[in-house]
Amino acid sequence: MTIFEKIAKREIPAKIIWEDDDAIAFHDVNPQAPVHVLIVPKKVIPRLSDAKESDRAILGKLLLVARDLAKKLGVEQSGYRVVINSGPNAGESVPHLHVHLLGKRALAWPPG
Ligand code: DGP
Repeated sequence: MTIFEKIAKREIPAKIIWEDDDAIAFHDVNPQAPVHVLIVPKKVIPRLSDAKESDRAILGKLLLVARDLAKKLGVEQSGYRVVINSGPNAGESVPHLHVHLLGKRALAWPPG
C-alpha cells in the first residue's frame, strides 16, 4: 500500500481538508509554501506517465478539485501553482499520482 493509500484509510494521520469517493486532499507534511496541499486519486496510478485513457475523468477531476481548494484556501485571487512531478528528474518521491497545490507566496519561475 502507498503512503497516500494509508492516509486515505486513516492508517496514518494527515490534515485532511477534502474527500469524496474518488480522491482525497490533505496538507503536505513538508510544505514548500504557506498553502501546500496534495490532491490524490484513491485509485493508485503510480505517476502521470502510467495514466490510461480510462483515467481521463479522474485526471480532469483532480484539476477541478485544485481549482475549488484554491478558492477555499484563499489563493484564488493572489494566484497559485499546480504541479505534478512524474519520475526521477522531476523529484517524484511518492509513487502514487498526486497534484500539488501551492500558494500564499510568490513562486519563482522557472522552478528549480
Ligand atoms: P513528490 O515529490 O511530487 O512525489 O511529492 C511527495 C510529497 O508528499 C512531498 O511534498 C511530501 C509529501 N509527503 C510524503 N509523505 C507524506 C506523509 O506521510 N504525509 C503527508 N501529509 N505528506 C507526505
